[in-house]
Amino acid sequence: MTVATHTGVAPPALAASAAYILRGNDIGTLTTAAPRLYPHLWSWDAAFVAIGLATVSVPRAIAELRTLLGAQWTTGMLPHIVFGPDEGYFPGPDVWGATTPSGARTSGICQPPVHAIAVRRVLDAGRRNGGADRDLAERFAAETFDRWLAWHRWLATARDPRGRGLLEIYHGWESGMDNSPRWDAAYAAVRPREDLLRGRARRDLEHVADARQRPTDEEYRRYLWLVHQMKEAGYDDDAVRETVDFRMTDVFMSAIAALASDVLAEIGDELGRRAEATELRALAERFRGGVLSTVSPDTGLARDEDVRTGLRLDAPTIGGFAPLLCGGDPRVFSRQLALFTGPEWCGHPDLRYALPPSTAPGHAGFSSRTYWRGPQWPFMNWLLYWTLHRAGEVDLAMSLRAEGLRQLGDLAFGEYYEPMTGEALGSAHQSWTAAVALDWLI
Ligand code: 9YW
Repeated sequence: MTVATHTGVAPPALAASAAYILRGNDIGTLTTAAPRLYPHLWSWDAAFVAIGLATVSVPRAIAELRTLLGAQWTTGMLPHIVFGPDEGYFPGPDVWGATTPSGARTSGICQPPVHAIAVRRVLDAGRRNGGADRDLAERFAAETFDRWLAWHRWLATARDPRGRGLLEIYHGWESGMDNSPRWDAAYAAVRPREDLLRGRARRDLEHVADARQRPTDEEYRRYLWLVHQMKEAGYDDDAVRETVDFRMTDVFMSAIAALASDVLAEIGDELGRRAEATELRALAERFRGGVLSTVSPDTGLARDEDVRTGLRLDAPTIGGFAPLLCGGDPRVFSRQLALFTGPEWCGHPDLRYALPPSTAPGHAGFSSRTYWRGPQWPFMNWLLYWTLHRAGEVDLAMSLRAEGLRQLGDLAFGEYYEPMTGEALGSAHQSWTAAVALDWLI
């Protein structure tokens, strides 16, 4: 396999470094999302980590997913953080105050449901390897199918109470795109109690070279206020929905739910779970319909909605490309492909690598070094690569892979990258970055 990286690193050296990073971040039952900045398991990170681990150890990939499942709430929700023993992250378990009956210390919110893709990849890797790996992977899929199904059912009821095919989120963290311009208007209306951060130190700024790469204190105050409100509501789904100051539909998460429901339905077929596969396909259809209903005829991008005001939001972010993940309308899809590869996005002349920035460079909210307001995220490149490949857009998928690998040739395994210079930003040795490199190479 010959993919030249920008520093000329040979693929075997890149793959070996990626495996080394994942090994270094492994604390036994979980792989920390990053060594210092994120010393715990994050839900959607764990799925990508399992995808990477499956290329080197099917049993270890399964262990990662089992740790996440071990923290599943009785409602079916998979929490966005499963805390390990480290005390170095804020807000930690004491702030969330959520322990499952099984004794897992977790956060009280969720993240996008990409997990069925990880189960698929683990199953495929096990079958490719054969022998004990095949048995283990097949047993794992059969044993845990109902748990993933419960997760999808919870999303479909608790987070889409009116059956619109659009998942609601109650915190920007749930989108996985914390400070994206997608959420600016909604956060502007959140009025936190002034004393909230007093005596409670953020720890994230200790681990990045430049505070401008992270959300601001003002943003953090709002994040914490929402946590406070949800905790006050006892994390009861109905109570949270009615009381929290942030209530948005998330098109990108809804598109992931459509995609993952289809993937889980395929696994259900293989396991002979016909009724459940039919139910999941209906869910996929519902979410696909929901996402497509939000597409702006003017911009061609899908839009989030503030449920409390009914306003649709037009921020040109990566979230707007939700239809690329879920498909469903060939005209919308081809318009999105043209936009995605065109000069406002991956084809922007100033980009170091032809990969999607998290916010369109021409937009007022764009900031090339700040988290979800501009930088490129390697796991996102992988998700789009995998989905587009599955949808038959092989050339574009392979170009995302090639560019994505060139970007990772600095061996920094950055959390995110400055799109114009290619500089690695945020945390170094980020697990899901290493994981996608492994999947691309092995
Ligand atoms: C935080 C772990 C997580 C990701 C999110 C990303 C960031 C956590 O890191 O949020 O503390 O702000 O936005 O998508 O899961 O990698």
